[in-house]
Amino acid sequence: MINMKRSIKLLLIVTILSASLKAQEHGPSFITIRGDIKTPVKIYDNQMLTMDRLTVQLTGRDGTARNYTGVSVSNLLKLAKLPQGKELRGENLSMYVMVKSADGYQLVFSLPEFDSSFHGRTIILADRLEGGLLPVKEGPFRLIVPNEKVGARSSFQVTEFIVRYGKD
Ligand SMILES: Nc1nc2c(c(=O)[nH]1)N[C@H]1C(S)=C(S)[C@@H](COP(=O)(O)O)O[C@H]1N2
Ligand SMILES: [Mo]
Repeated sequence: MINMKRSIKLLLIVTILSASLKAQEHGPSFITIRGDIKTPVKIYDNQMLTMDRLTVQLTGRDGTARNYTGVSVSNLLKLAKLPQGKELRGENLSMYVMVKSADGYQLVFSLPEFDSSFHGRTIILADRLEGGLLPVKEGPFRLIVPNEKVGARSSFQVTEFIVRYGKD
């Protein structure tokens, strides 16, 4: 009888523990690059760890500067064979990238905004905050747009980059 009680207690503890662990899990750990492109790709979290890593600072709404680490969006777009550097001319200059997030937030960037030959600052897709995983509310991937006066374009929970040609 005592054993029975004990195992029920144990079961309860295990159930509660695993439920609280689950609550901290992120969604699927990959991002998709798709749209009007020949080479759509899916990039997983572990692949991002093998790419060139950058750390940039973002000042939050609370005024605190935090270090976010990840890979440059331009290196991610390279995997989808998007035009870069000198190829960014002619009709390629009318390309835009819609960044979509799990909560429905969406933003548009023109392709050159991600390109270091056009822009002095580097936009990254971060998978680490101060060396740890991102908080669930922000992760697994957050766009970090450094050197802006507001944080509105540093989108939480990014799931997709959708590339299109702007049309009149
Ligand atoms: N997906 C998503 N990202 C988002 C938002 C949002 O509502 N959804 N809010 C933005 C706004 S308006 C701001 S000011 C910053 C806040 O980031 P912080 O919590 O690091 O200060 O997140 C931005 N990223
Ligand atoms: Mo904001």
